[in-house]
Amino acid sequence: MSHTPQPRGSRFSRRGFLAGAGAAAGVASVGLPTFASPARAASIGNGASVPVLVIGTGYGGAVAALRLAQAGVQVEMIEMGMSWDTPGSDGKIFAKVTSPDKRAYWLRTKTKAPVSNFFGFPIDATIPKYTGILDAEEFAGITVYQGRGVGGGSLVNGGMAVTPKQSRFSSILPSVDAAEMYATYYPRANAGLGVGSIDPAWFETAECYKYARVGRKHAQRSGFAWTFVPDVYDWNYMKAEQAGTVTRSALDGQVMYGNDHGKKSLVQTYLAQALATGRVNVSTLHQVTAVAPRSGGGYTVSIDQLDTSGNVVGTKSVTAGKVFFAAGSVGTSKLLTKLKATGSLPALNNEIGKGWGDNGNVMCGRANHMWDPTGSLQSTIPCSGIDNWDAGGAFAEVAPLPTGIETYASLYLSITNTTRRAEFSWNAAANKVDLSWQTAWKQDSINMAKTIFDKINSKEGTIYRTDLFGAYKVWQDGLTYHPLGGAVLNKATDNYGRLHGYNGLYVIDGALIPGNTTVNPFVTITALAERNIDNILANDI
Ligand code: FAE
Repeated sequence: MSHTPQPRGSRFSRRGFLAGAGAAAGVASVGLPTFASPARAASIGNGASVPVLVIGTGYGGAVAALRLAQAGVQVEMIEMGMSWDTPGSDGKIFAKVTSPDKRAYWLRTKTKAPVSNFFGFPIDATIPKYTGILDAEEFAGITVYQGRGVGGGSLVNGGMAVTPKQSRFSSILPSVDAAEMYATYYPRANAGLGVGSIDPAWFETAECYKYARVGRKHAQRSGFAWTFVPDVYDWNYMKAEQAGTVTRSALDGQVMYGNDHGKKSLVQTYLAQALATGRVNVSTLHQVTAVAPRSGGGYTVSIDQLDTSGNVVGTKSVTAGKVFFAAGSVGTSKLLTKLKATGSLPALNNEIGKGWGDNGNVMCGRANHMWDPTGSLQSTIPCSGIDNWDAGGAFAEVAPLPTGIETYASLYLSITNTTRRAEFSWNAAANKVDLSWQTAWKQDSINMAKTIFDKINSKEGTIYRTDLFGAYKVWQDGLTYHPLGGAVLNKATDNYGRLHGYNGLYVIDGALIPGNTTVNPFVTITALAERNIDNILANDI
């Protein structure tokens, strides 16, 4: 099959990451390929004994690994996805939004694009089953999009790096000292992630942000607060893409299946620094299936080794002194729910699996007038949002629709103040974890988003697009990109992520946050992880 990136061995080498470390230090090199042909190395061995094992390589896991390693601790990271570091036969590591191939999806035989239709016609295509980068994980009432691979969600996200307003923080994490977060941990997270801002003067003329300027005009004419949104994309690289002097990525339709250039994912930032310590190893295509206390101390961790078709090709049992659950809100919640119910970790408390939310995500499109084109060249990296949180409970990203043709459409992803929370539970008959989310609950979010878009439509004399999410369907109400909760801070854990019931087990990812962050979540996940690991290092290590 063409377009096949080769999976790198199954353990990351330090040499490969050092190329990324250089990129983190000198942002100009972000446009270069991330890795310099890492050597193949052995994955973690069956029977190995390690002081600390981290499950997952997303934001929480990367922060834990870096800070533990800097403190002198040897860290083993276990990642179910691949290392995305080698171009396929088309010369690209990642697929475009408009032409997904097997690299795009985690073990699916058909794509599942969030914008599923165009002019009402379904656009999803058949693809070979492969351990691709974006998981569209389906529960009964909702599809949860997640990144798979070294770097977790940072590989597939839009890089929108938003610090919530401090006045709203107590509604997000009531048990956390907000003053300390805003003085210490949000600044630390923003620095560590390489967050930057668009040049406002360049924005006014850039062809690729015409859609955002149209979004601003419509928002402001209806009296809404419109704001630039910071991002981890290298804005100088973006300028060079627009000028045509570098290889395009955001301007070539790359984002949710990965960016070959420009985006500072965790691979270029936290993980690069972690690997540069020489104390961190990553085993890829390794999936943790169980954690149980071990007589004599520590934990026994069971791991499945996968091939790129998702088959289990080996099982391993290793011993870890301490285990950090950083498998993402869904991954961590599923593991803990199963392990509590099936007897591996029976002393976990009854908060496990609870407090899960979708960050209130809903999408919609508006049909603009013919005299209001949004542009055929659209940067995939959003740079602005409409803030109607206080009055209407919605913060809406002005999103791209990078089809390469003029669509006269404005697309939006709204984050809304929904109070709906679902619960994970163990389904013994089906041998899987269920989630109690109901699609009908999205109506609350739709109502909040409508406080913005009904008004804009009325002011502009425009209508909602009905052809993007089905035939005659206005709202994309079946998904979230922002799963949060399931092992909530100060409930399932203490106020720093220590799981109740067991010493040496921690949660350090989006599972700690109860369902909503009022904005895009990864800066808050990173800042909270920075806060918690400080406390854990001071007291437990
Ligand atoms: P996450 O990054 O999901 O990392 C978990 C890792 O654990 C993954 O690499 C998994 O493959 C791995 N894993 C799971 N289970 C296992 C297991 N059993 N064994 C081994 N490994 C395992 O967790 N957020 C923003 O703030 N701004 C954005 O612009 C934005 N855009 C997004 C766009 C898309 C398409 C998507 C999907 C998400 C977006 N997000 C955005 C959400 C953001 O990426 C997400 O909140 C974080 O990645 C969550 O971080 P965690 O550390 O919790």
